[in-house]
Amino acid sequence: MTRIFDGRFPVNRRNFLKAVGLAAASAALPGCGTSIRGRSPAKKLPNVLIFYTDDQGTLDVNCYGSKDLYTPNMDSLAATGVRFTQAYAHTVCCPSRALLLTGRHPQRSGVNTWVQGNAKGKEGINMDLKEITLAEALKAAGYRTALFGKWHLGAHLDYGPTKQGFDEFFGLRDGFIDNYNHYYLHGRGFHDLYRGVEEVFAPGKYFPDLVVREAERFLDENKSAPFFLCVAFNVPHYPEQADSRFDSMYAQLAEPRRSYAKIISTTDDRMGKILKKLDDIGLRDETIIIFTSDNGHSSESHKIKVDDHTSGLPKGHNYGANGGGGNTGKWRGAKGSFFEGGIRVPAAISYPARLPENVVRDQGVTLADFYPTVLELCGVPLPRRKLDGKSLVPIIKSANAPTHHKVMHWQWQDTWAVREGDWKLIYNGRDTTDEWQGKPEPRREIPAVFLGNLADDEPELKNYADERPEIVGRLTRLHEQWAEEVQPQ
Ligand SMILES: [Ca+2]
Repeated sequence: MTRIFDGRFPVNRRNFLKAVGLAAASAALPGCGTSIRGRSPAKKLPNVLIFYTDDQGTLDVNCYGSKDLYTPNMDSLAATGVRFTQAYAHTVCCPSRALLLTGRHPQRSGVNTWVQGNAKGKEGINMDLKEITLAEALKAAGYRTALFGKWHLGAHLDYGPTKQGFDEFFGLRDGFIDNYNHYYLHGRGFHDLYRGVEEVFAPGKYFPDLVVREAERFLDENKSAPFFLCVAFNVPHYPEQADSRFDSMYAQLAEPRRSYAKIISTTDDRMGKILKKLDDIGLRDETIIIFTSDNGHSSESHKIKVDDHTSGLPKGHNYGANGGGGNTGKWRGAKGSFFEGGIRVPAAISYPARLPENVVRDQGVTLADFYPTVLELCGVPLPRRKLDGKSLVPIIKSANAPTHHKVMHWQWQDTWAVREGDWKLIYNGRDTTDEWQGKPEPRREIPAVFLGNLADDEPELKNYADERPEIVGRLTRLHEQWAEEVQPQ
């Protein structure tokens, strides 16, 4: 079978010197900024920019093998940085965002089920304010912080991004919106556009462009101070309302891939506008840039089911992901599944001033690892609390460094998964691949105990649970120990 990840980039002299420089700079922490040229003494800290896309699937970037996609800006971050072939997020939005922003398993922050969606609704689950987010850790070190785009860690106004370390927030507090009227569309819907804790209205304005505008303004206003900007795009998540200039580019693709490809390229294009702004103000070399996604591609299809929808859109209006246009290659699953296609995502870190360029790392990493990685590169101390992520600096320095995660754990509600080596046990799971594509069955049930092997030619297709009960037993015990340990204190 053709390997998808066969493209190791050569180690050249420049990359080698950068790797050596990284080691030296790391040893010099916290004064790492002193090695960066052209910054005033007050500007020694590098900036941090995270592009966090929504429902961008496992291989849905050109540089991950999807050659039918046009993603020059995402590819440029891999080409000028370090790309990870085994990067794990989570199965849906909420736990993934907790993982990235706290560096901890979502269970520790109380995020093991859907959080409060409507800020005006009854108080529900909201991420615990005791969490120390990456924004809080950086803000304490003097950073200006902003999150533009999607929050989805609890919409209540007493919680939310501005209560979790972000100086500024603009965007949606729940899971998704129509890009023009800014209404959440499931059920009867509700308006979801906020600046800080103030509801704002911008009818007819294309939301990804509003995010770009906010990001450009923030960069202009904070170019002389260290900043942390998290651009949590609401795309390529449905509704797939793409920029029409990509229509002709993908005319040859069949649906639903065509629709998804267009919104992927729209996402890439808006990312490119922010990167251009960073270049224009001369801060590209002084900015750590991370690009990743929150979960696999969606296979959902949705239509408005009521006559009196609050958005004014008519009953029958189609707003889903058209059954799923993502491409996972040999990997099984999609968003909402613990198969690889649900949780394995594109990920890269680019910081040419200090990190090697155009290299690939195959070690297993998780989104929790970016938290301590960023703090190490910024010379900011880790908060004194249990983190589940570990700095990727050793892995960035060496393709032979061991993974930090010999055992990996995920849980969402009453479903969980454990990976050890090539074995992965999924309990009470499902296969969401194509699940809403007009199939008679609403979802593909799988046995409650599913033991898959990632080294198979068709990974996770065969269930080994009956023939390898000792592995099922060991992984189950590992999960039970973990589940006990990650309970909120
Ligand atoms: Ca998502």
